[in-house]
Amino acid sequence: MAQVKVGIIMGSQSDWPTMKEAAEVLDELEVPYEARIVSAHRTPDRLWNYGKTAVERGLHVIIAGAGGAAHLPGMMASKTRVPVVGVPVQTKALSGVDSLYSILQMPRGFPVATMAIGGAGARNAGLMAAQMLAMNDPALAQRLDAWRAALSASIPEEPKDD
Ligand code: RP5
Repeated sequence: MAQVKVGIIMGSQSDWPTMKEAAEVLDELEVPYEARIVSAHRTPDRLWNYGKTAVERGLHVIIAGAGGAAHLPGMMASKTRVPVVGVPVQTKALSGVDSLYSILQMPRGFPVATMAIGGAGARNAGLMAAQMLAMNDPALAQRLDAWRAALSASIPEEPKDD
């Protein structure tokens, strides 16, 4: 079994439909990952343990998604030097702007690489994680190049009516 280097964590089961987009693109690129529910507020001990053991367990990047008072990515970044990619989950009340601001405005010293709100952000988080790993994985780099070329090739030159 290949070493799992990507952790996908989220604050709630309700975040999974969004965070699944990160998982799906990692599947497409054949990058192993683990997915866990880790809530900054509801399961703080789980957050603490996850961050404390992340390096020794061999994680290279953590994708962290949360909504509302989205403290999970920032708290994880404060607990481990494994890079954290943050995904603001879209909320009903404030459309995800609350999530975005909660994740984005980190104090100096503890960065979170913040993606766009919602599914596009989650998918790009998966791609970002893959690109980071590809710096030391030539086979993955080749798969990524092919994936990107296929995406470009799928874009038509001219628009058409529905
Ligand atoms: C956050 O609260 C979670 O990340 C989720 O986006 C939001 C709502 O959680 P649920 O009430 O749906 O479990 O912590």
